[in-house]
Amino acid sequence: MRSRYILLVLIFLALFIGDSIGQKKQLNVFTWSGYVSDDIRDGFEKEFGVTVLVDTFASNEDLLTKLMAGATGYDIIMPSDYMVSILIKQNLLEELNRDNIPNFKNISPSFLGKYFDPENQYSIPYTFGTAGIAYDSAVISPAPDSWAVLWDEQYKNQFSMLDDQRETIGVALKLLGYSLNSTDTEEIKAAKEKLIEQKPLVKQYKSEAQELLISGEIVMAHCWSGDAFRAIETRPTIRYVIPKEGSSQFIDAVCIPKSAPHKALAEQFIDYLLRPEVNAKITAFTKYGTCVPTAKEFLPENLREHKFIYPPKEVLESLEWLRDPGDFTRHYDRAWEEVKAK
Ligand code: SPD
Repeated sequence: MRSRYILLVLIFLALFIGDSIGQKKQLNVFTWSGYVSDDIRDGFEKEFGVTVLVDTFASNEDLLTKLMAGATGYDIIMPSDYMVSILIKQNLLEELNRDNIPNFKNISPSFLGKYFDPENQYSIPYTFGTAGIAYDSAVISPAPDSWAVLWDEQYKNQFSMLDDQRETIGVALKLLGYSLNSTDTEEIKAAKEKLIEQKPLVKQYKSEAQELLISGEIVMAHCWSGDAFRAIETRPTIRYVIPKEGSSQFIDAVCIPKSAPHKALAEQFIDYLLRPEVNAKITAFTKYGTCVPTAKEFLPENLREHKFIYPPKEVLESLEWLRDPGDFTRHYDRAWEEVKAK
């Protein structure tokens, strides 16, 4: 009994000493690729004397699968809107203590109180954007205005689709005139068949298409606005369009999983992200919108009101938020599995 007690004390001391003098504390971030820049990471590491490790996922469903499978090492995760609702329902998120996040006040009210977390108990907004089509205007002219271009045989093997079940099934649903959030089995079946018909034309299902666009390996991509915007920096002939049938808009959020090993540090990181000068770096790097209005002072002119980030009113009206379809999710899962398996 005595030796067990001594062993426990030794383990406690090893952990305590390790954390306080030996190794630096480590903040583990699980996010989309191209979402946390080196200067944001380095700035936090330097100021707080910690190490920040960034791991990436390609879709909200990948993130969910990892968390449901028991991944416990993450302190910060960045799910999108509808996935925040799912994670709350699954009891996988830690409630945020606002006393530890004084910069919460910097967030514009227009990004708070959304359907997926009405009181922002579990999430703060990181960025916002849309899904659309990026295309090389030097090759494709006139500009496409419909999702139908992604079914055009002449672009066989020259475009990619997002490797994201809700977004990509969403494209087929929109093209067929349905809602992104359909809970009608016939509509999901029709969307699945449309994607199976398209599959021989698709070069790749990929959630980070900008490298392929930049290298010229593809001339068109179903992608997110910021990724298209980033591709333009290196290949200026790239354009981005939201098709006339409408598309998705999103808010990607910052949350702390229930299982986070370093909750206090995670809240310090969230507060750091909400400093205007740091938040501006998020937009400067990702090319998605900032939810902190005072961050705009730190942004170059072209990123303050760019139409890729702030679509005109008529386009905004054609956008839908993805929502949690509850138990109906299994129909989306099955349809996507069948498309990928073909
Ligand atoms: N490369 C970063 C991409 C982030 C995209 N957010 C995804 C929204 C999904 N609905």
